Amino acid sequence: MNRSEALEIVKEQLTEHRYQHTIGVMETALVLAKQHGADEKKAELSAIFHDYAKFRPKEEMKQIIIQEKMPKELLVHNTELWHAPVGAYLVKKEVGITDPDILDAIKYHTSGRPGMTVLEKVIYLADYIEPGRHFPGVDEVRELAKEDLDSALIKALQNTILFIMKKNQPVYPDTFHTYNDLTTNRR
Ligand code: DGI
Ligand code: FE
Ligand code: FE
Ligand code: FE
Repeated sequence: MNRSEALEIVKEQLTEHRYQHTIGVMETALVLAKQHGADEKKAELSAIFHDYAKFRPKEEMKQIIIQEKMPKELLVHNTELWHAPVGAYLVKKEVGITDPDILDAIKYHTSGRPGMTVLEKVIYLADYIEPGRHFPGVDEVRELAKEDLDSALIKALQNTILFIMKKNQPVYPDTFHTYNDLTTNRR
């Protein structure tokens, strides 16, 4: 599937704002993939489809999480976490993408996971730093991403965890596990 076919498919699933975000993630993911040695074609398709399920009804996503035996833990956490694993499922089922690397990059783009591949890191970070993002700390992560993916990811996860905790919300275990994995396995 080429870029314009993919964009045409995803555009129908998204608002104009979210589509522009997706374009930003795609462009950023291509730069990061080149810099850090991820497969550029896979990075492009993962980025285009990463928020595919963002606007599905909560009830539909909940049923998919249950039927497909995804972690039950998801159901007690912020519903914002659901579109990542549900997106990977729907992109396979509805769009016909079967590449497990792409599907995992979509699946883990919100929480991360321990042992992330370079492609998964690229998509997670591109989502965080694309040019349309404006929040405290984003410029620092943009700078770090030019040098070292892991340092950038650690900072992005720290910011995310602190942001969630300041709102007195529970932190999804994979988010913590990703942070711990990156901070304990460093050379
Ligand atoms: O879909 P996007 O907005 O482009 O970005 P995303 O997929 O990274 O989703 C970000 C949302 O998910 C944001 O509202 C924060 C939330 N989130 C991410 N990790 C966690 C989380 N919320 C909770 N409660 N716990 C998490 O660990
Ligand atoms: Fe997302
Ligand atoms: Fe994200
Ligand atoms: Fe996104």
